Amino acid sequence: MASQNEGLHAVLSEEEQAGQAYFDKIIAEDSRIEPRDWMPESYRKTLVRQIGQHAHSEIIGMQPEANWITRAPSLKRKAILMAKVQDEAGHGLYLYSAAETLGTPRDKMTEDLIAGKARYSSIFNYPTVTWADMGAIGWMVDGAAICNQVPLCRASYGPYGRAMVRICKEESFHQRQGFEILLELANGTPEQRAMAQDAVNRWYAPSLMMFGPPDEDSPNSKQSMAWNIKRFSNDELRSRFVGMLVEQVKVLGLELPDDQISYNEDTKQWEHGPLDWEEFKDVLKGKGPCNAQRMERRRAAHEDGAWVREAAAAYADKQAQKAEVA
Ligand code: FAQ
Repeated sequence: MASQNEGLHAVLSEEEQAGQAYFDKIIAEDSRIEPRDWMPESYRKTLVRQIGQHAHSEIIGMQPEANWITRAPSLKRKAILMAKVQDEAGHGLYLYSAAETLGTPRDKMTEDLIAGKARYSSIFNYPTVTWADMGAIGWMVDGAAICNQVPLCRASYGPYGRAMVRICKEESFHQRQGFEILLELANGTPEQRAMAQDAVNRWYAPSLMMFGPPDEDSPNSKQSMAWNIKRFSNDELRSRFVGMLVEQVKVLGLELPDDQISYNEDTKQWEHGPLDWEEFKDVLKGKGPCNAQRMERRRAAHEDGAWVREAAAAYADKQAQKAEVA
């Protein structure tokens, strides 16, 4: 097969050429690249970018839901929501660990996030204004995350794919709990039903945008697919997600705020109404409804947590000294 980095061979040393040949073979076989294997710098960079953004999304994504922990309508709902938010922290940690195997320390990724140099998912810049938003996030946001992330379990980089397996299992539970919140509200009083419908109306378009820009505006997709990192394009996954929502919304007895959804028999794709990509670009530029607040909270949490990091580092040093003496 043609090299995944055609044209670069001329400037590679002999050792690097052997590495490149091994890398190409692994990708062609659809096998896995592991941390100690040679890999092109651009492959490493793409992975750090995507895994880092994903990790930041999990960590920032704790905020909109944490907003409702103290106001959950029952002890049971509070316990479930707390567990979910803790799971998101865990996902962030698995992902930072996966990115660290590529040589970028978590501290550096965190610094980039705090400095506003790193991205996190657009979806977490929208406000959670009612309890029904906890249902809509679980059903739609975790639902979109599952659609996007199940194929990532087969990503060519071993530590990323393996982290995704565990994350997807937990996301499935998250999606079910969100669906169940909406189902209960949809079958409740007229006010509760209206609140559920309103949440679905507000989260629908932002959750479709989670899959990234349309394929023609997605600069990274083609190469990421050639490297078997991404398995499907942004639009393919978005279409799949719409198909999933169409069926499940019937069980909820609610409606999707899009009267242009249809199944295209020729392309075998679900189609949807237009999305406001200008809004998406604004959110990415930091001009979404909650960007400033999310970043401010993240910075404050990082500063407040300095003593924990110091204590953990001091403890680790002590343990290392003890181990040396023994
Ligand atoms: N938001 O060329 P593409 C979750 C950026 S986890 C912000 O298509 P790519 C769990 C993109 O980075 C949610 N930025 O890029 C949870 C790129 O910018 P760059 C996160 C976006 O990488 C639930 C530029 O636009 N999931 O929800 C977005 O091939 C509930 C051009 O785009 C992941 O991160 C966006 N939506 O495809 C937690 C999954 N879309 O870097 C708490 C892994 C695109 O060139 C509560 N990531 N951009 O400056 C991926 O699958 C991919 O990175 C995509 C983007 C599909 C997100």
